[in-house]
Amino acid sequence: MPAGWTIHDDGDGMTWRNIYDPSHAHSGSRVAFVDNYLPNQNADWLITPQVNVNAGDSLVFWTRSWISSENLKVFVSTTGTAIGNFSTQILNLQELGTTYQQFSHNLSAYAGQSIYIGFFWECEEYGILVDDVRVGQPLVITPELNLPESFTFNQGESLEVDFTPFIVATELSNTSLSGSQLSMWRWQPRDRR
Ligand SMILES: [Ca+2]
Ligand SMILES: [Ca+2]
Repeated sequence: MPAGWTIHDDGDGMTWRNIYDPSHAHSGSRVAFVDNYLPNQNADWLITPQVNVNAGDSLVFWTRSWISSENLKVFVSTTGTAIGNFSTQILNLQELGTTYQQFSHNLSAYAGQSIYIGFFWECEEYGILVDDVRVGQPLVITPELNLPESFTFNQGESLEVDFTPFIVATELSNTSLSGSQLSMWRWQPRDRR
């Protein structure tokens, strides 16, 4: 695990670990993984470093099962990294499949506090993956438009313009732009203590 992360094994010796597996990572080549060969007999914790929460911050992460489907619960601790410190459940994800899904949770309730986030997995079938865990807030970037001098249309007709071709803002790789939505979200990572 990267520095600052904590794991708790339920005692069978198989627990969360940082594996090299580009084909199963959501980003890059490494991903957090835990597995078990005895279905319904595993309960392991993956705990983030302590994070200072600012107003507007969210937790965002990606997860998928290795095979079949798995469940994942997410808890918050405002005290320490012991299992008993994670008294507040913020997410209860059921029947996660083998396609990565992004989940997020608004952490405003913890603004001004330092917290730990705990991912708790009880084995259903085999294993689960978690990647790209982030706490922070997206920036809203208003793209610049380079519009023509005029649009021509006939009186009495309606005018519909797709502005997409006129967007000249850079850094589009991390943004989503759909339909009439002209604001873009870019993740701004924050320094962790
Ligand atoms: Ca275990
Ligand atoms: Ca990764």
